[in-house]
Amino acid sequence: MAYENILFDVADGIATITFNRPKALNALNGALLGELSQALDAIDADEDIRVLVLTGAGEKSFVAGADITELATFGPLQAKVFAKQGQSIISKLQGLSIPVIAAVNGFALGGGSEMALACDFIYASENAMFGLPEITLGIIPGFGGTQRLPRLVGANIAKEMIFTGKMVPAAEAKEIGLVNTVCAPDALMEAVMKTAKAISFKGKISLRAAKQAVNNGLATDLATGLNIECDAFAMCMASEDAKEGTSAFLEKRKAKFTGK
Ligand code: CO8
Repeated sequence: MAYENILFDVADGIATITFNRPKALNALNGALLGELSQALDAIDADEDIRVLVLTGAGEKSFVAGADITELATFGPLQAKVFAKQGQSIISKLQGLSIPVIAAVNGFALGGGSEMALACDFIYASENAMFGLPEITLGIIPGFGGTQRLPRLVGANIAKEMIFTGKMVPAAEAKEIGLVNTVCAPDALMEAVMKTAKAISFKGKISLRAAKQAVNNGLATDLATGLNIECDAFAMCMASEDAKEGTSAFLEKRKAKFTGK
């Protein structure tokens, strides 16, 4: 499929989706969200893709939020439909079985922060700015920000960000646990790709199990989460990858995982 609002590349088992509306700072409109959804389906169906990286075109922005030009035309009903569409696509992103890394290369505002929050972790450039500025538009976050941000940084910090709409620079985002690593702008993609490559060599079955155990465990209580972990652990032990990983250690060689 030809994409107009995103770029979609795959190399060495690593897929990269680049939000590509630089004139609007990569703001999310309906067309872009539709293309993102299709690209996520294509990734889900491709056994050879092991890691997904999300980033923004240009040097200034990851995603500056929902497209306000489009948003301004919505009544309450259309707004609800658009919020549901965005939430379901962002949940699809979060639910991918492979690891997803956000490479935030500038503004990640509103829907842009919400997109990054649904990734497994975030690397940011020094000039990145995070924020949920919806309150300054007389609205609230609608793509999951009121739910995912407090789960990641705690309710008090999330509420301050949501109530003030303030922008949080990359260094502060790292301090509050929103971002894993901060890089110079021209070093960001190299750092992200290094981590993506390291992950891509791990076993597919254990990566999927680890991701599901963390995500499903976070959505429940500790006792249930520990049971989820036990079941996932047992499932991994039944795989050829577990035999290969443990044998490789004992034979003092590098494991070659096949995803079986
Ligand atoms: N939507 C549409 N266009 C945008 C957006 C946006 N979110 N952000 C920037 N642009 C456009 C600007 O209009 C401008 O276009 P033009 O050159 O044609 O005038 C171009 O991008 C460059 O922007 P600026 O000139 O403003 O660049 P600055 O460097 O001066 O400022 C900022 C950069 C600070 C990022 C500024 O552009 C800004 O504040 N943008 C809006 C950020 C924002 O409020 N985002 C939240 C949007 S709401 C949201 O995301 C809700 C998600 C849930 C939706 C639920 C659905 C119902």
